[in-house]
Formats: sequence, structure tokens, C-alpha cells
Amino acid sequence: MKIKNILGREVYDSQGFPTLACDIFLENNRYVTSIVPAGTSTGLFEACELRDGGERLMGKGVKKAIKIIETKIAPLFVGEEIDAVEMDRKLLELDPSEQKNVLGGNTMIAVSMALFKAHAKSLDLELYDFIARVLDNPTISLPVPLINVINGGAHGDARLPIQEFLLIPHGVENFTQAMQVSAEVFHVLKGLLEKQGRSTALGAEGGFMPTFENIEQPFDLIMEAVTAAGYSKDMFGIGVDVAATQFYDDKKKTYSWFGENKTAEQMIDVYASLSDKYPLLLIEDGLAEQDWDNWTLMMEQLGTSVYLIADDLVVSNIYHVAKAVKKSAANGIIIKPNQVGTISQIFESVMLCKEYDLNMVASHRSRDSEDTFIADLAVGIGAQFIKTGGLMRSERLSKYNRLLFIEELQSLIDLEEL
Ligand code: 2PG
Ligand code: MG
Repeated sequence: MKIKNILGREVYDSQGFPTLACDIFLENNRYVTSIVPAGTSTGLFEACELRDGGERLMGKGVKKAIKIIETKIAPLFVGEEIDAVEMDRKLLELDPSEQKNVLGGNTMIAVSMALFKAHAKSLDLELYDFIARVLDNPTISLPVPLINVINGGAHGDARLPIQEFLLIPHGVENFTQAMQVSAEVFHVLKGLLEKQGRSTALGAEGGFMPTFENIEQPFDLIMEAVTAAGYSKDMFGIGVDVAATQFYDDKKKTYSWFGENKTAEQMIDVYASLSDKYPLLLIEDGLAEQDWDNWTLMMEQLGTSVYLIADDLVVSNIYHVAKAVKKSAANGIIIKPNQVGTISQIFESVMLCKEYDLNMVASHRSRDSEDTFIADLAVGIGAQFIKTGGLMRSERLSKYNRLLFIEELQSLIDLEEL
């Protein structure tokens, strides 16, 4: 099926900032749309965003990116038979720079995601299925959701250095049940916050953002919610995205933690004692992206019992992921398409993860949209986890709801009822 047209559009993200959408029109009036998310706590080596600057829309407009899509990219592909893999490779040739300084990472990922959606549509395949076929991934399995319950750091006003507290349901039968038990705990947690006179306002990713005085309080509260919802404590783990780069002092090599300056060794001790006391299963960005050697130390001390996930450290980029493998710096990574700029590059990192048994966490961004691409991506690549926010904002729920649909669809396919 041939591509009839490729257009860029300016739309708005979940925090009201402009962002880029890309529409690809195929023959037979079929079309797809992708919408680019954006981060608040971004890694230093992420692909850059092309924004217009100037006064309009706080300088964040994306008209320049739209022009690039329509004058530089569309002419290469319009009229051609859709081939996402090949076209993505051509797209990368237009700007092979690590941080996509020529075309902008947002420009490229908008087109890249839309190409994969369009190719899947042209074959009447679901996106996750198409991705699984491209990657020769024979098994379709759903990821474990990491449900954001408390927002701190750059995502909330909780006066908490930790950016995200994540509820991890386990010992459940399937994704649907994981969502059910998590939703029950989420609502009990809301009730507990109200009872304690704490705020139930939502942070950037749809978790609550009350204030806390120490690091134990949010852990205690989450475990209290689990029990009050009628579940045993071993049915849930807790994950955290510390996003430690945000409070790291690169000169002093210390972390600012509840009014103290802690060394990396002391931070690792904090995590060790938290994991003795609570079911702390997963730590993302426990140390800063500059602090490579101490990541290795953290792996030596905690890597056998805790998922140590690298986000800002590797920015989904194969070069940094390879460095993490070499230095034994993490046992899993975050997968965020807009950190690199093309889906092909995401696939390269995925293949490396598979080769070296690194866990994968497909992830949304703090400024996201109704686009559910990462839900399909998580299934297609076989990610162990997905992180896509709390249960109270539709840009977050849209991904969970898409996964519920995928699970339903797969069970119908398994029963050969379709
Ligand atoms: C993160 C992400 C998503 P942001 O740090 O993992 O939760 O946040 O999109 O702000 O980088
Ligand atoms: Mg992170």
C-alpha cells in the first residue's frame, strides 16, 4: 500500500504545552497519527527537541518541525510503497547525529512512530503484532504494570527527592487482574491520604503528591493501603524512580537527601536498608547519570535482589546501553522512543537487552498524550514491565486500557474465536 501524504500538526500535551503530531495517509483513505511525548527530568544525552523559540507559545511551538516533515521528509516517502523498517533507516540517514541536532528528535520520532503504525495498518495487523513480527519475537506476553501512586521530585510538590513511587502487583494471573488489584489499592490509598489530612492533588503522572517528612512515610502508607485493601503484603512490591541526577551535585559528588549531603555509598546504604524493611523490588536511576562507577558498586551490592533500572544513564541508546553492559552497571533499562529519535534505534537497544538478559521497562513521559504507542511497543518487544503513570489521568489510562484490550484480543485469538 502506497503513502499518499505525510503531514505534521501542532497539538497539545498533557500539561498544555504544544507538541508534534504526524499524520500518514495511505491509499483507501486509511490514516494513522502519532503524537510525541516530552520529559521534565530529561537525560543529558537524550535526542534534542526542535522548538520554534520566540514568544509564541512560550517558544515551545513546533512549526519548524512541521516544515521539516513536509518539505524534507514527506517528499522522500510520498508515493512509495510503505516499508517502515526501510523508511526508518532512510530517516536516520537524514540525521544520524547522536542527539538529532539537525532535524530534531521530536521531528524524527513523530514520523518514525507513524511509519510503524501505517505499515501495521496497511497489513491489517495490530501494531504490537507487527512489531513482534519485525523483531521475530514469537511470544506475545503482557508487561507487569508499574503503577505510579506518589509523585515527587520534578513531577510533584511532595518535597520528596524521589520522583515516583510505583506499585508492582505480582502473584496475579494476568494483566487484567494486575490492574484490578492495583486500582483497589490506589483508591484505598486515596482514602488514607484524606483520613490523614494529606493532599490528594495529582502530580504530573497521575499519582498523588502529598508532602512527607521522611522517606519511610510513603513506603508505610503504600503498605498500609495494600493491607487495608484486603491483600497480603507479598502480593505487591514497591518500585521507585529516584531520578537521582536531579539532586546530584556533580562538583561535590554528593546527593542532597532530606537536608543532608550523601555520598553514593551512603545512598546505596539507604536503598539497602529500605529493601530490608520494605518489598523494594525496583530502583530506577538510583544514582546520577554521571556517577557510572558507583552504579557498578550498586549492582554489586543490590543487583541480585533488586531490579536496578537505568534511564537517564543510558537514554535508550545502544552506545550507552553497551557501556552499561560492559560496566555491569544495571540489570535493566527504560525504553523511551523519544530519547533516541527512531524506532529502529529502539530495536537495536532491545536486541542488546535480549542478548545480555537486561530487563526492559517501556515508559511514558511526564508530558504525554492519548497516543498509546508505548503499550503496543511494550508487548511487541516483550518488555518485562511498563511504566505509564497513575490511575487518574486519561493520557496515563489510555495505555493501560489499550493493554487490557490487547490481553482480551490475545485470549480470543488463543481460543480461535476470531
Ligand atoms: C522518567 C520519566 C517518566 P520524564 O524519569 O522516567 O516517568 O519522567 O518524562 O519527566 O523524564
Ligand atoms: Mg526515570
